[in-house]
Amino acid sequence: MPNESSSSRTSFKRALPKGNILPGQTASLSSFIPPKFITTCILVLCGAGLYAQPRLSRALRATRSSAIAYRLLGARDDFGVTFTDASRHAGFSSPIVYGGVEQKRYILETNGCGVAFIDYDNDGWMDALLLSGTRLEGFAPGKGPGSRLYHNNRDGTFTDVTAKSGLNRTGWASAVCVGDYDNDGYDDLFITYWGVNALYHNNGNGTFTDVTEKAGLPVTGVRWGSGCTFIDYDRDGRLDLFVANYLKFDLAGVPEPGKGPNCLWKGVAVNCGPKGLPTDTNLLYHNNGDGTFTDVSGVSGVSRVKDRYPMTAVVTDYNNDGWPDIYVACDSTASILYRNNHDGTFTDVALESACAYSEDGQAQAGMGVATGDYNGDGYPDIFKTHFADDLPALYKNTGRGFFEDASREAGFDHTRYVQWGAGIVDLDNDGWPDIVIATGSVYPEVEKYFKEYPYRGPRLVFRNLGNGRFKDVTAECGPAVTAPHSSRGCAFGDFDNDGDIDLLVMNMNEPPQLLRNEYNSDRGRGANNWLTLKLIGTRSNRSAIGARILMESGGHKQLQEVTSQSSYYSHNDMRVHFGLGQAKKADRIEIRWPNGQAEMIKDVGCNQIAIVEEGRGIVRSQAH
Ligand SMILES: [Ca+2]
Ligand SMILES: [Ca+2]
Ligand SMILES: [Ca+2]
Ligand SMILES: [Ca+2]
Repeated sequence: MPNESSSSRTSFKRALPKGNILPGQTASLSSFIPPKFITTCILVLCGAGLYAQPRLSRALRATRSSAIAYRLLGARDDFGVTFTDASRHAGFSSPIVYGGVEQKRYILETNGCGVAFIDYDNDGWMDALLLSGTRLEGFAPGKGPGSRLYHNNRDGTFTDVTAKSGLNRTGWASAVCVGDYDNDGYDDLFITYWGVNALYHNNGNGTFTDVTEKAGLPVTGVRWGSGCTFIDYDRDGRLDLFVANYLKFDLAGVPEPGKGPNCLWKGVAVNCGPKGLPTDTNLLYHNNGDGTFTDVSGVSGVSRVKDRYPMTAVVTDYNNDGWPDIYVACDSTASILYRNNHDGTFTDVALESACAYSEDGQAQAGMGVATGDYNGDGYPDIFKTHFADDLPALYKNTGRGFFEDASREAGFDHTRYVQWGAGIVDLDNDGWPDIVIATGSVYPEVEKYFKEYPYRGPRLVFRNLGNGRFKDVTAECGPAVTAPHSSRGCAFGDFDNDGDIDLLVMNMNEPPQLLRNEYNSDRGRGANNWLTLKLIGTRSNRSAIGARILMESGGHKQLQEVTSQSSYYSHNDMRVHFGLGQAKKADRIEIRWPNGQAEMIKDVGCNQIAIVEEGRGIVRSQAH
């Protein structure tokens, strides 16, 4: 998050190489090559260009017309998506405690935490996990708030199963990531904290065991864990673990609000940071296959990246080489793209890949990250959320290992809301994934002076128009979406298995919101079809984290990857959900499993949740 001093932030120019030959080298090279050869080369290249031009525009026209055709298949022109607040009916009535209500003394109280849709008991229905913070003054022993786990009763209600579950830590939780690290068929949990992070093994009977110490993960210290993700970076079929650290936070060493150069926002005294507070480094743990992990942060090159304030971490194979990479949104500093070098090491290539800074080379307050293929070209794009007075980044993957910030051309603009959790999800099942953003300021003190920067904001919904542009349809989505809250984490998933994506939103010091998408509801099913796939790895990691699914229907392509963390510090429904428009089936589904094996499935009928097992295709369909 920026503060007053960062309004005059240093302009970071992108040090993009213009090509493989430096300007100084061009002259010396040309002096060795006969001018006639160069002229011939230029003529050949020009000829190729003239030939390529009409072919290229024909291809573009074809893509566009297929996009328009796909669009027209969508039948209705109104968005048709509204959300209702299903929280009360679900039983989510307890507030999520996170720091002071009217005033935030320290940055520790402001970042909030994530939520998860996780099917911990494998019954095919998404259960809900809500992380929690605490208060500076603390609570009486045994009275402190902690994470809460809710079991989905399949009728819109949930049962609080926290007491039985063994998820009993209290403290300042940040993020959650989910993955079956021991391949026993049950998804396990990792939760980061200011203090000691926790690895919970899912025992498969509704209980979890804190195995942090047994797994060889640190159980002492006061690092501030932020984003985390399970990732099988060496493709041995066992999930490894990446953990980011936000900054080094020591209550004794942080100035009071207003008492330092980084402690004012628009002239109002606010909590200090992150600028001015010491940075930390990130961690990578290799899974040894026996329930223990080895810290490989140094040898992997992960801890070589310094001077950042890392937040949400997402697995994505951005360059489509079959090896999972990690994108980390960083606050007020350059974001990180850890490219997997296939040999157990990573290199940060965010700068040369053009996804470190804004379009004009500014560091942004990167907090949330969504990945997905918004333009249907089969490459994963990145959407990153930022602070008020800034616009989010929509990094369009060019397919050549580079990104272009398409935020402005897509219709995103500066906003007065601080933006956190985000998803690239198809809300109306038309085959073009939409974008949702959770908002909320970090400074409750400011709205007294500036009404235009409220502490509580709406969830923002942007409809994908299928032509590279988005339209703000927030107001059409109903009062549950526009109701003001100071939100942070947000998980996306189909909790009622009716074929549309619902939302679970963390609100600071208020109950969470379960927003039910009414696109497919009792009042009549939406006009568009859908298909949901649950992937089960056999040789690959069982959660299939890192799998890449390319789906084609009616000539329209869509790509999704299975992730372990996304949005803001949160975990989405691991099943991948595709809108099919008016198409009745998916013509081709190409799955690249995390180990690298490809599998093709043809002609899969619409409106079902299909379970896919690695090497065996669709093994069954879940009734819904
Ligand atoms: Ca369940
Ligand atoms: Ca497990
Ligand atoms: Ca591994
Ligand atoms: Ca739903």
